[in-house]
Amino acid sequence: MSDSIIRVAVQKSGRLSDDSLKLFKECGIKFESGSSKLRSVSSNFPIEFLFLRDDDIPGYVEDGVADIGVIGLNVLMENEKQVSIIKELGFSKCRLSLAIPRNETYKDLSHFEGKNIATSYPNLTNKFLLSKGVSAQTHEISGSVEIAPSIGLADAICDIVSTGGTLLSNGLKEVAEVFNSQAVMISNTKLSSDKKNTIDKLLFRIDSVQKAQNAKYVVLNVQEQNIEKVKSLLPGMKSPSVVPLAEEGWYSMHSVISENDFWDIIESLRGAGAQGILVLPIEKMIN
Ligand code: PRT
Ligand code: ZN
Repeated sequence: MSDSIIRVAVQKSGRLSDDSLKLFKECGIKFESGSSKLRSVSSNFPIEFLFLRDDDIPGYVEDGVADIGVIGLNVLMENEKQVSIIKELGFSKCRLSLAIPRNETYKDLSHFEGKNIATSYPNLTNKFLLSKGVSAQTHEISGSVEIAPSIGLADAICDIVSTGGTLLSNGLKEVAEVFNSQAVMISNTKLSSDKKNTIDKLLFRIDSVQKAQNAKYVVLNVQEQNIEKVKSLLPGMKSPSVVPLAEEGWYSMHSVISENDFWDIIESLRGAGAQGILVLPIEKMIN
């Protein structure tokens, strides 16, 4: 194995898997990922994949069995392994929240004083309550946390929430957010410079993919007298390109706009005389 080949640990099957694999594929990295595969070597980038349970990933990266890994920040912070966070990946977003039976009234965190809280995240929960001056007991369970109050195991829970559907269907309500999570890329803290080089190349590709995800390419037609007005609405990467059309007095303008401002900008563009507006996805964006 060449010194520059890196090993990445990704979740074999679960809520992180699809987006993790998609990210590497969007970076142009080719590899096989069938459900029975435990490892796979890329044919066009110096990287080997290990497919694992998510809970094992931080430990493997800490020990150097894997050089980097993709993991939920919630799992990483709960277990406090010695690894570096090298990239926020923006997917598998969720929050760790305190929830109580729906029919109980809730005023503030003092509600939890002396209460028994079921959770798979005792460290994060205890740290949060301690920082708020609340003293409560956590009861660690590894799954089906949401049924704990209804079977009399606990007064409340602290669990991962995404849409809130699970809490709702178990007669619970979310009352306080403890921790905000997303998928992150982690790395071992003692990497050779050859491996660091490979990781830098990977991070550069990830950056380009992420930038493109937040941007749209806009093409529109505009009459000469409206160019300046339209230009002021289009930030672009540097400034918009303006190309004359075959019809005298008309121009085509090309630019890049942020996904977040998308609808606002499109409305103002129409108001400023832009016509035939085309909006296209961008695959990669390299500054
Ligand atoms: O088998 P393996 O050990 O690898 O996976 P796992 O079962 O331990 O984890 P998995 O695949 O369920 O989740 C992996 C990571 O995805 C978590 O560590 C989080 O970082 C992230 N994530 C994002 C979530 C959710 N959304 C999520 N909704 N993890 C869990 N949930 C569960 C939650 O525990 C609760 O049961 O979904 C339910 C709540 O969802 P809503 O939509 O009803 O609110
Ligand atoms: Zn797990």
